[in-house]
Amino acid sequence: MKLRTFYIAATAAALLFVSACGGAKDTASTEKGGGEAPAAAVTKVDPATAATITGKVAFAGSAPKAIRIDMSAEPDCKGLHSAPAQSEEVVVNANGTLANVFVWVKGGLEGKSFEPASGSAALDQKGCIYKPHVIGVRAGQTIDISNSDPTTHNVHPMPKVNREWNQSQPPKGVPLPKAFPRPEIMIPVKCNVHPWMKSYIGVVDHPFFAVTGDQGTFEIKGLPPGDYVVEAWHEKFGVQEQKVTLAPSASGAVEFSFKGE
Ligand SMILES: [Cu+2]
Repeated sequence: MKLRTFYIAATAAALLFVSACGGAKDTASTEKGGGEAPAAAVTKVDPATAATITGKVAFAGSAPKAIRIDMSAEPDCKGLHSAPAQSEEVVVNANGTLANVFVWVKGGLEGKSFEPASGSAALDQKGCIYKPHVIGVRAGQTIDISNSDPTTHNVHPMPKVNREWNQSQPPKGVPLPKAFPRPEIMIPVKCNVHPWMKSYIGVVDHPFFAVTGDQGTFEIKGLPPGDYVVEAWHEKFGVQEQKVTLAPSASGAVEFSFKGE
């Protein structure tokens, strides 16, 4: 008898699931019927003529002194560091470039639509710090948010055009699969437990973006030839734009320079 009850419950749950999915789809198509243009066909970029944007983000002026993060109020976090952790708000590389700059194609792809991302992105909390500090994802792409720490965090993205949420994540908990359906530059993420924890997520409706690392460089591959506006975003120094024209199969160089105080 028990088994039978289980089957009935399972079937009911499955039906509920199917109807919930159907409901969601209906809502989506109703929204589309409200005057929105139909989704554009996926743009195929010919690999024979695909072009690349390369470049670097320079930092002009003297690098600001690294800011130490005071974790003394949270021994569980402090104990995870042998030396004081440093803020990643401004990271000037040894070669005079700037790290954690989000670079993306802001203009030139209007009306085009691209294959969705094939995998998920990742954001970790390690040593009571978000790693990486800046990430880029596709609209709707899953971000697996994990907690590698032996302490509880509370992940709290603060978007303006996507939906805001916050969620506690226990020590070494299962990753939270999250996604932001709408493009948004940038979504700040904080932790409601640890005030110094901050990261930024760039959500883009195409695959042409990059984040600068310890060499301050970026490379955005696979673009159709054309004229583009490239934007570089930094959390403290703001945004800059550059124009670039990409000939078929060519590589166009773009250089940004942010000034310190
Ligand atoms: Cu935290």
